[in-house]
Amino acid sequence: MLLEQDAPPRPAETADPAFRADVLRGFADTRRRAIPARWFYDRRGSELFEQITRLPEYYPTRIETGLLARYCADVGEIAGPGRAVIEFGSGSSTKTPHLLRAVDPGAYVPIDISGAFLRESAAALARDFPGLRIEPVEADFMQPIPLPPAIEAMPKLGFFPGSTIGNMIARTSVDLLRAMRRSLGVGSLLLIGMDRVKGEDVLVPAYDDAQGVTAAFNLNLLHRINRELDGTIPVDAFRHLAIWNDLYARIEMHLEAVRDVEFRIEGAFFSMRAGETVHTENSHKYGERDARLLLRAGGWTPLREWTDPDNMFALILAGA
Ligand code: AVI
Repeated sequence: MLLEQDAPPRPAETADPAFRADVLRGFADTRRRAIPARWFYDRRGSELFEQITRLPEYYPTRIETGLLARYCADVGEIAGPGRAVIEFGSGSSTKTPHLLRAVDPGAYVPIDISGAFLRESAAALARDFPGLRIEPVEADFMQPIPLPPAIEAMPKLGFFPGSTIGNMIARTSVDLLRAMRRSLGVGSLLLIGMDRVKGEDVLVPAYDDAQGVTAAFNLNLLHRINRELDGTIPVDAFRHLAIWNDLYARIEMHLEAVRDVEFRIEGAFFSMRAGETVHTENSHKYGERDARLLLRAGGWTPLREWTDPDNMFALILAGA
């Protein structure tokens, strides 16, 4: 899942103003330093995320792909032919062929914030599905999305895989589900992937792997700040932390200062003491009933769900 990528390293004066604002605000709030996880996904961050999805410890991609390969035929039976498949945050669209093969879609609408990436993956799918109408939409799916008029007229099947919903706090995920319902309309379906709550012995290694790829992914945020915002952060003074927060049912990723540090970002001065952290990601996990409750709060009625024998990950089909 790629929220933002393909941005070449750019000099500070052309840096994304939203990135600058989030980083400066994030470091300035000394009681609760935090930077939104969407900024992980520059080119290097996206490459590292792709590597994460292939790690032995990172089970979600492997299990979800297996569920899609096995159960998309059931989705196709329930959905019937001719629906427009709308994929939210399509990224590299690697899971999409399973669904497209099974549902006999009227059209495929991948939505992603990265135009370059969207065009590349749409072109690859067009080769594999000749004759399928593909209408990429370059947009931030967190905002209301106007769909092409011809698509508006079709019955729709939303597709939101990868447990991306887990990266949002509850209020934001409910807002997003409601916005999806508004965009897709009454009578539409939504196929969503959600990661289940499970033991820390499985969860923590999934976010703190032996090869250190997730650590590199987390630390790349500091490299990105140095590259794009004229930062002087000594990256070797930070270490990756992955913690299970049971109260919030989520894995949290933080960057912890291992010694006292001082640095500048675009001229602004910051200091951190050894042991202080900046919070970089939440990955919420959902029990069976939590997942259904979240969907209902977002205006969707759960219809069917499929899971693996160990109940690690769930694919849920819901209706509006
Ligand atoms: C994109 N997202 C669903 C991943 C997750 O599992 O929360 C991001 C990730 N962060 C560390 N590893 C994977």
